[in-house]
Amino acid sequence: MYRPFLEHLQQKLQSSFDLQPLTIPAGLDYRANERGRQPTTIQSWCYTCPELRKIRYTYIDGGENAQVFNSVIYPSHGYELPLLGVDLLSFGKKKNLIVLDFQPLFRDEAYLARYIEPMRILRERYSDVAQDVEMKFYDANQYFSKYLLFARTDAETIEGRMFAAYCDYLDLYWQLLAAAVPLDDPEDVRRIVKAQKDYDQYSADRDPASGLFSSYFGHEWAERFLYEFLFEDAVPLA
Ligand code: BLA
Repeated sequence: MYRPFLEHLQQKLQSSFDLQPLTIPAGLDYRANERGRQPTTIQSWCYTCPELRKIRYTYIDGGENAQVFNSVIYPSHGYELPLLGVDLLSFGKKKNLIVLDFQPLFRDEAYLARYIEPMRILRERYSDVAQDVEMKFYDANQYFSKYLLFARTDAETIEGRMFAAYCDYLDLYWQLLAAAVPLDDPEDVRRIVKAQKDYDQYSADRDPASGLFSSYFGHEWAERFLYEFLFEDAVPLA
C-alpha cells in the first residue's frame, strides 16, 4: 500500500544525492516472522550523503494485516533544518494512520519562521487530509510542528490526496535543504548535535511501535531495533 511512497523517496534520493549506504547492524536490516497464517516482514534501508547524515526508512509488510512505511531523515550536523519524519500505518483495511512532518529541533520564533512557516501553504492546500487528532504517546509541542499532517483516514485518501501531499511536502523539504547554509561555528554544531540526540532519546523512549515490534519479532529484537538502528543515539532506559 505504501510502496509508491517508498519508491518516490528512493528515486529522489538516488537522483539528487551522492548516497553511500550505511551498515545496518546484523539481523536488523531484515526480519521475517513466519508464525501464523500471514507472514510479516520488516526491511530497512539506511544511507548517508554530505548534506544528510542519516537517511533511514523501514517497510513492514504483513499483507492485508499490516502495511507500514516509516522514515526519518537527519540532516548533517551543520544544518539546523528540521528532521523529515514520515509514519504511515495501515492495519487491516480500516485502521489507517498517517503522520508527516518537518520535525523542528528548536522552537524560537526565528527558527519557526524560517523552517516551519513555509509549510503553511501546504497545510492549507491539504486541509482536507489533515485532522486535529490529539496525541497520546507524544507531546505535540515537542519535535512536531503546527503544520504536520496527522490523520486517521481511508485507503482511497491515502492513495490519492495523501500521496500528492507527501510529494509536495518532500519537494518543499528538498527546497529548504538546498537553500540552507551549513553552520560552521562549533557552538552551533554542538547545539544541533545535542538537539538531534535528544530527539533520538525522546523518540526511543516513547515509540508507540515498540509493542508492535515485540509482538511480531520478539522483545529482544525490538529493543535492539529501537536503540541500535532507529534511534541509535539514544541510550536504553535503565
Ligand atoms: C503513532 N507510530 C504510531 C503508532 C505506531 C507507530 C504503531 C501507534 C498507532 C496507533 O495509535 O494506533 C509505528 N513508529 C512506528 C513504526 C516506527 C516508529 C513502525 O518509529 C519505526 C519503524 N512517528 C515516527 C515519525 C513520526 C511519527 C518519524 O516514527 C513523525 C512524523 C509520528 N506516530 C507519530 C505520531 C503518532 C504515531 C504523531 C501518534 C502518536 C500519539 O497519538 O501520540
